[in-house]
Amino acid sequence: MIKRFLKWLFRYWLIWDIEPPDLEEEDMGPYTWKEFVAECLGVAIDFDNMYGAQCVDVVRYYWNKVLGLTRAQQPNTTPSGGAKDLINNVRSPLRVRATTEEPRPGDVVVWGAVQGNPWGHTALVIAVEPGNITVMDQDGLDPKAVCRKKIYARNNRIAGYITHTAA
Ligand SMILES: [Ca+2]
Repeated sequence: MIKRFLKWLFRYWLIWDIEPPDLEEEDMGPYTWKEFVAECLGVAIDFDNMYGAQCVDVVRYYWNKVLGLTRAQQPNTTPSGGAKDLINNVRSPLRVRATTEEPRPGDVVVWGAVQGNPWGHTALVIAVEPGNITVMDQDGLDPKAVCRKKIYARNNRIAGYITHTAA
């Protein structure tokens, strides 16, 4: 009983500050935004069953389960195979939100390559603060990766945000 209560409390703590995206969720995917966030945090997500729990798995799982997008409707990662190329392959009903605009919860953020990581990085924005974004992400270079909450500075390494045209 106490264990179940603590588990509920922990789940509530994980999602209490999550802001909803500006989307009509009906007629999209099978999960609501909050259901998705609550299910994924603390879990290793390997949605494509390849290369373990990568950053891209979180984003593709979100696009599929919340926005209802098939794999063919989602941007691919050509030519590098890395997350950095998602931004160059966006098609409707997704669109790119420039870094000069304010990101929104539900946006997917894409970072370019850095030294030691030629593939870039991607994550799902769950809260926006002045100067920072809080995201859900996984580190594909970490073999024990689980989906976690992390704060990143909104600096110039961000290549852009991918949002839904309905948002
Ligand atoms: Ca994977």
